[in-house]
Amino acid sequence: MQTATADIGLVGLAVMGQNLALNIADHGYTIAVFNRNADKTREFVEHCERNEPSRANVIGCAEMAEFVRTIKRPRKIVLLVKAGEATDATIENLLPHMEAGDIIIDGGNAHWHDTTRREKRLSGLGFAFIGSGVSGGETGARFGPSLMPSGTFEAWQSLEPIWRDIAAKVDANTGKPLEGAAPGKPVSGGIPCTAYIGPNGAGHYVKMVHNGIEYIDMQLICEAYWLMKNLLGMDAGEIGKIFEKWNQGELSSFLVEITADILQQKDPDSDGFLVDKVLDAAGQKGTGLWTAANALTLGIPANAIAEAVFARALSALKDERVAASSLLKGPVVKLEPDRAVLIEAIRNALYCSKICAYAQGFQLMAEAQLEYGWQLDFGTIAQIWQGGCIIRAGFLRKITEAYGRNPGLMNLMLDPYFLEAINQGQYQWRQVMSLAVINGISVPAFGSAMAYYDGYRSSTLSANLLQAQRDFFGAHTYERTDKPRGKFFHLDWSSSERNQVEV
Ligand code: 2AM
Repeated sequence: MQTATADIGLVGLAVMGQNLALNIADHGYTIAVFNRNADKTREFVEHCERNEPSRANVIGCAEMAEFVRTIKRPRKIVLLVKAGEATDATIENLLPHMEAGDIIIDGGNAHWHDTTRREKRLSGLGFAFIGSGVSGGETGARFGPSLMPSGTFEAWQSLEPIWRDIAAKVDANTGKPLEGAAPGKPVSGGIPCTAYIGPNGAGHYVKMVHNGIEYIDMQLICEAYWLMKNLLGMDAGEIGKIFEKWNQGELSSFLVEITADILQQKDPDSDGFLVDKVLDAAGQKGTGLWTAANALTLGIPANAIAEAVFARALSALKDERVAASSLLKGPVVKLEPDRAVLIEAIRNALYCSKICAYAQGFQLMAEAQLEYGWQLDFGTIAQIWQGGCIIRAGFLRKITEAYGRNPGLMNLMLDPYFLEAINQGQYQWRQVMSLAVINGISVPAFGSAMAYYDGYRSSTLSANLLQAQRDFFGAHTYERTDKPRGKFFHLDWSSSERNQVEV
């Protein structure tokens, strides 16, 4: 009979599963591992035996019953299998071997609706279920991801020590990620990039919004690059140097850092830069789409986030765009700009658009918590994203500070720090937008963010006419600016008298 020696178990030994298992083992926990295809388990254990300092902490199990028996009770079993049906199938296979109080932790890219459904079902059977967003790709999984767990608080308390140990860490004073972890040598100290997010699907929801923000963050950077290339005729290497400089200031982030690196990469196959040879047709896996779709469902204007998804869709129409490029006319770029001034204006446009995009992401989460019954701590969420994940940036510390100043902040743009930044930068942002429009350069996310900014700061909008139109053809009624809110009127547009009635 197998004795229970493992502190935790993990199912699913694809790249993310292997790396997370090694991260857990590196922190001194004994981990049992299992994969549907047992060859993968054997290969992984062999790899550990040959290469990994923490090899003694990894126990490979070929059978699921043996795997479950190997884990100390209450069992903690992490799933890193394909999202969707594979997760359900794995849970069903595990259940007959588990005992009341055991905890399943889904670290996959689940849709949060699925997590809510699974949590409800499993808690009804006496088990606990945690859905944990895991961000940071394979390197993050191995040396410190950003972890967004949700479920019952008791189950979280049981998992918390391990999750805090394996999460990315940021310096308590600077907020900068602590780096330098190596196999068998995790970093010590620092603030862990994980915290309890809330009940049921809250963690996977927050992970989804993280990914939506990641989409827009990337798109905005691409548009800044595109403007420098097309308005200023700069080559990729020169633009890379600018991003390198920007990475020293308020735009400092993982994405800006890798952009500087990517742009300066020479093409291994020919002269010139690699990026100029990469096909401009973007793919997507769905989490940006989920965020945009949820924003539409909740009626929250996360238009820049949605625009980033559409921008990928437009890019993917490569053949159509090539055909249209010789038919649909646009202006010829004609500029003699002051290069340094325009580059600084583009930096401002990027920063202002980024503030809008994050404001949208946080506004979406603020609505979601009301709709789905969560109490999200936005300062903590921004703190969890400071290390480990793709959107990690100094900027997120400013967001944590903003919610520290005012936990009930209505919109990120209204925090004094961001207000000042956007009020100062908006003029240059507009100059950049005008140049882009006049010269026919497509910068949809910059434009979308600006539409949000100008709409949000307008005490009046054109929706007065819209409401009148709706009343005209559908008797949808309207409120009046000179009457208390909540009083509705209808005008009899079809009659010659055109009488107005209160309804
Ligand atoms: P496999 O190696 O046996 O295919 C990512 O695809 C991970 O999810 C892999 O570990 C894979 O196991 C696992 N996986 C995919 N579909 C699965 C299923 N239906 N049941 C269990 N595990 C599955």
